[in-house]
Amino acid sequence: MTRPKILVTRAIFPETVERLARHFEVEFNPDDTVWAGEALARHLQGKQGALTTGTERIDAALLSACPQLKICANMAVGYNNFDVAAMAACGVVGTNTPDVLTETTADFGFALLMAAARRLTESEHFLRRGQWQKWGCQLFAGAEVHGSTLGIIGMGRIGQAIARRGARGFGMTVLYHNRSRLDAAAEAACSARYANKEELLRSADHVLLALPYSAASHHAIGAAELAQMKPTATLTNIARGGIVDDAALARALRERRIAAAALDVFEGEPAVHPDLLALSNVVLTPHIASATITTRRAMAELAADNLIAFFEQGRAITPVTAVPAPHTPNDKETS
Ligand code: 8YV
Repeated sequence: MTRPKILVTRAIFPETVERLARHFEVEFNPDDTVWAGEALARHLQGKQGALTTGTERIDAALLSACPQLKICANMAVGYNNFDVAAMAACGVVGTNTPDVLTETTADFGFALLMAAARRLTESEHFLRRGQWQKWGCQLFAGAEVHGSTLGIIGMGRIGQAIARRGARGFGMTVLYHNRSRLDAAAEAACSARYANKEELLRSADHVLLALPYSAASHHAIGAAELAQMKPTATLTNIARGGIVDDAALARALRERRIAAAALDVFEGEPAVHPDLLALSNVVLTPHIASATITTRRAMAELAADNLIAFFEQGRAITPVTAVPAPHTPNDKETS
């Protein structure tokens, strides 16, 4: 029987590629080149499946150039790199990697929040520059974390995991805002109270973003929202670039309209707004919130599981697109 052909778009774990190679004819990308547009379409020629990451845009133009494609298994919980409507229209299944990264990403969200509040990177850079001459009463004095008010925008799995950390670990009052309110049991489980966006922005000492990117969440935090925050507050973004208006944030940080920020994601990443790079009161990390070896392995394996289940059992495990009629294993998977 002809084995389906798949593309692994980025360099992942060799073990996962070897496992995939026991099921499929695999083309992979050991050089870890980022393929986009025509280059991606060229590598996808003749492939029925792809293990993608957030760096590959799967849109109508790409799909029309790759008519054999049936499934894109994203190694990410977020899937704003998928044009879900175009994929559904072409009958291409998209999958993501929920759950396996929740706690790790929440840990990192908290690390960033604390780094911003306690001025961790700013003070370290000061020390490394040889500027530390003496102890100072207010030297890098930051904002309290324990007992403060945490405002979480986006209360999915990751938002809830952060709420649990804040409430149980740090005795924080936790407010959240979300498209839909959680049920009472879920609110109680993470000791969080629903608030409208304005109330949250006005009352939180630390605002943390954990919502998916979409047209509706584009610039959900811009100049107007930043103006509602306390001047002592911090903002942490572990969600997606584009949710924050980075230029407006840089202005607010420069003018000390908020105290500090921590960003793992950026508009147009890997480019970072030059105004942010010039500021000391913002912690900047290169999209690594899920980056522990254990979690990245689990993400790669779940993406691989999705491909194997789709081609061998006819149904993906964690689809994010409308699920088409069950796929008949190995139908039309000829070269
Ligand atoms: C990924 C992420 O590492 O899962 C997500 O949505 O943002 C990260 O965990 C990144 O998207 C690479 O695919």
